Amino acid sequence: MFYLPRLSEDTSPASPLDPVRILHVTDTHLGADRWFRGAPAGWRRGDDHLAALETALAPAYGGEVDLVVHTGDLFDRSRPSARAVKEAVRVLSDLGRVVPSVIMPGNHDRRGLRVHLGTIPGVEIVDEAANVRIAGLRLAMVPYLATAGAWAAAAAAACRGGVDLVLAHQAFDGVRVPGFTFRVGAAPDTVGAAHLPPDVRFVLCGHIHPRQVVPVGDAVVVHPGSTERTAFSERTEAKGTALWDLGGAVPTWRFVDGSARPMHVVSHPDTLADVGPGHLVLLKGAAETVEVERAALARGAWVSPWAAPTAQMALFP
Ligand SMILES: [Mn+2]
Repeated sequence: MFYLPRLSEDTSPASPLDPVRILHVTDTHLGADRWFRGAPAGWRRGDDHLAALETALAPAYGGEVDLVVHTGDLFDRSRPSARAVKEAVRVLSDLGRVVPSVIMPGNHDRRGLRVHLGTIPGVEIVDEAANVRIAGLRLAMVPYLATAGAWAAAAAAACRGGVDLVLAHQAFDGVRVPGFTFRVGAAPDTVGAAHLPPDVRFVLCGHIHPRQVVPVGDAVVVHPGSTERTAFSERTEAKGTALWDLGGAVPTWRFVDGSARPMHVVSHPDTLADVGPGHLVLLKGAAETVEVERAALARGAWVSPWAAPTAQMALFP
């Protein structure tokens, strides 16, 4: 089931056309341990990212997929905490026991993943661009690269011999984040149709946190987005994964909502009505007062630290 034409150098017999269902997870940002005032002692924001990953993997444990792919930013930082590494190894080890899985680094994982994860049975860790054969498929896995030219060369090499799908962690031409559209040439790492190997039709992509689908040349680039909100700017975005079905004449996918903690940016003292217990709150402008913070905490919300030394002294004398 090659969606790219098999090149003559590939002499392997055609594999049976078994349906393949893929769970695409990306940008889990484990260990993003920002803290919030009012949260329970010992709680870290990273706990939400871990919970979101575990929710995201439910279809794998439910026997609904044949392959799990993670397209990068497993960790929030290139030097993740020992706790984040331990949690990742536990989750991936459990996953590898139930379904074949592949994972590659994003720009946040710039030291690679093998250095942190070691070897995990059932989980193929791909730190460099490669053509990977798994679950009856050929995948071109192309981790994040800092320039479009390097990406094009790595993608061409990874696609050699034919592939079914390309896995990327890169900004593609036309992709949007709030207030910004990526365009080739504006940043050195943005790639476009000219950087894709010919005949690529489907790219499973990480890096971009708002879920979206973008046509690039003859390809469709599908972004499930991050599994949790990594910043207040993502507060209105749905979060989750993508489920692919390669059993039909052409591959299809659908987005699946996961778990994400509600977030609010409060910029007026009178706009706390939607704020509830366990919600994350950022106070801005006229709302950056001790009184508004106390009101938010009284509603059970957890408040982001803010730059008002007198307020912090009032709360923590
Ligand atoms: Mn990311």
